[in-house]
Amino acid sequence: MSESKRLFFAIELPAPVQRQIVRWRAEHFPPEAGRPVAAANLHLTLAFLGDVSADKQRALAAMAGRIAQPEFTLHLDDAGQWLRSRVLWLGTRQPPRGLLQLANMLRAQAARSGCYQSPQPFHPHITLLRDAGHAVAIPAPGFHWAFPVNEFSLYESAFARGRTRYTPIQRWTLGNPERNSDEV
Ligand code: 2AM
Repeated sequence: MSESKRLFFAIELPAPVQRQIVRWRAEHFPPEAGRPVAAANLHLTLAFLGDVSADKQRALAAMAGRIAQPEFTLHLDDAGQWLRSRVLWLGTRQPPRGLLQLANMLRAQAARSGCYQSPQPFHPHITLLRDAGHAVAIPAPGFHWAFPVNEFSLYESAFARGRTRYTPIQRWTLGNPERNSDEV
């Protein structure tokens, strides 16, 4: 029996955007607002898979490789807080159709493969702070990062030495149905 891994599909952030967001976060949220997500862990989840066996991972990867979705531009221009899940997030006021279609497809494939999918509607977001259980002031509108999204990734979530680390382990290019996946 092979071991299972905790996996999810997500969009990576370009390094310069990641750096700008981390700087903005440090300028706008005091340390007591919550626990900052490590810069390298910032991502936008498309579909959470949970603990997945090697066989199921292969099946999910094969299905992901058949997705033919166009590229899109992501505008990060919204922020908010979910007190119940104690999360401060960055998001988009107008999710591009390509993003919603990609997430819907991955979530449907995951559900068909037996990965539980939350009945909550997909709300694209990048978690910036965890343990944010008290209401914090959200910066006034005006912040805005935009970048083209031309790939999506399968991430592994691993806990070691007291830290959770999210690592992309496979990537697929958008906009080209003939492509193969890149092992990272
Ligand atoms: P979150 O940032 O809003 O907590 C890895 O845990 C990623 O999968 C995170 O982006 C997390 O979203 C998301 N996720 C979605 N559903 C999850 C679940 N049931 N358990 C853990 N993470 C989940």
